[in-house]
Amino acid sequence: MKEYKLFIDGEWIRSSDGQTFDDVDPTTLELIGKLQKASLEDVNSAVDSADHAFEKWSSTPAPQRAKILFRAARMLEERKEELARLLTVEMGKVLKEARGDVQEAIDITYYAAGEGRRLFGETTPSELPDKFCMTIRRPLGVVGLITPWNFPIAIPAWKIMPALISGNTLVLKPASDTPILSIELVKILEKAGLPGGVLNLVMGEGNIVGSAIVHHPKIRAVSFTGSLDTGKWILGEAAKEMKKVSLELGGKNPIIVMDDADLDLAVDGIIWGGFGTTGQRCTAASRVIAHEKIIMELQAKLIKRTKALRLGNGLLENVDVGPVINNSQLQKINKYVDIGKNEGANLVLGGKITKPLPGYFFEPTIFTDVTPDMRIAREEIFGPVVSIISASGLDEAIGIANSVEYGLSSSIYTANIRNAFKAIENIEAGITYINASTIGAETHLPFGGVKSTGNGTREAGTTAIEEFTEIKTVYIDYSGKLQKAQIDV
Ligand code: UN1
Repeated sequence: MKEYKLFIDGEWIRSSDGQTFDDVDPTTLELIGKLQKASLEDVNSAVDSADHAFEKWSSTPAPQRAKILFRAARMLEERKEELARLLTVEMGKVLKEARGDVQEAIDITYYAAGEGRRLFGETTPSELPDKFCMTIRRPLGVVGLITPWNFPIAIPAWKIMPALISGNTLVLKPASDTPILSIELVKILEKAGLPGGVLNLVMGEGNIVGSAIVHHPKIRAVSFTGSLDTGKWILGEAAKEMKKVSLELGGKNPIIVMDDADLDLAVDGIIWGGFGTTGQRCTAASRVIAHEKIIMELQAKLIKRTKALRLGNGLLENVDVGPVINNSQLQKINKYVDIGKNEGANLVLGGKITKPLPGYFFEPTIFTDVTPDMRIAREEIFGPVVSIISASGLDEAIGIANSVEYGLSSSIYTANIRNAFKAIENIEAGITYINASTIGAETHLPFGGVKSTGNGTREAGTTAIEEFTEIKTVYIDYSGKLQKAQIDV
């Protein structure tokens, strides 16, 4: 049995109290490995080692830091196929999506490495003579990163790489369901020359390891992607110590389909956004808001295409939909289907746990006659369940789109440029796609949401550097005399 260790101060070590937990393949339910479960003492050592490494790492010139990231990006590229296969085994998503997950990690690593020669500040004229004004970026210090299981390498990478290039030192806690890809990523960075202590990895329970990260006085900032409930808790706890927090939480992402849309294209987008990754993306298309004139035709096309999706082992190239991550997610999805039926929605496809293999499979599921007040239209299910809602026109459709507490991704299918621009202006979301699905954000653009999806942070792109740096404003007076701003002008 393979054993996976914690990485603290440049060493792969066992947990101080000898505890372990299991990593299970959600497709076959086979045991993949034994994972060391960090104790409080381990988290404290990880934070101390990051704290100790900070001075040297933060004073290493950013273009030198970047060299390590460029090397890591090349190693990720060389190992893409192998890592993607490992990812499918550990997480269940189908191989072509697992390759995308690894590619996203490669992309953000190159992008962040490039920032080593940018990390731009600003200069602007002073209101006084012989005085120079500028801003520079400084790292935050020791940062805690807490990552989810649905993008086992992309999300750790899109936090780690910008945080490292900015000069921070890190304590990473990957999700307990999928830590192996984070371990591989850390090993790659270690091989690429990252000094010991700069990046530490601890695994274990959220309420012990995650909580210790959030509460540790030496941790200056926490970056978290996961559920709304956990995000709210982290924000509340971190506020007590004035820590910087960035949150990337849930979504209930709509696809609006107008009466002038290319319906076949819209169906492609609904299937990809609703059932890709078995619906387990925070950007998943879980609501379709269809114009009443085309709703019947759209539903018929969608049902026909969804019926043809093949469930099974994601390692096989002809499989479209893999399992969900674990039994508690499976039961949660099942519970939501019951809720939908009890609320009076019309279950037209799927709706059941299924067993093509021993793992956690759920049939791709479609509800029609859904109304915006139903729980299945408002709450994040995080599974292969699409709810179809009717709207009489664009204004009503946008109103429905905005009637939930989340605001991450959104989409409209229309051939009318006015409809498209009205959607861009008025949908409350961090991302709007025109004639494309709700998933597939690229790493060089800002990623994040409004309302309960987050606390204003945008990850990836140049905004990733904002997440992991503080701005310092610098005034240099070379007049040789006392000059008073606002007074001597
Ligand atoms: C997530 O589901 O947490 O845009 C992130 C997308 C991916 C990232 C999803 N690039 O769907």
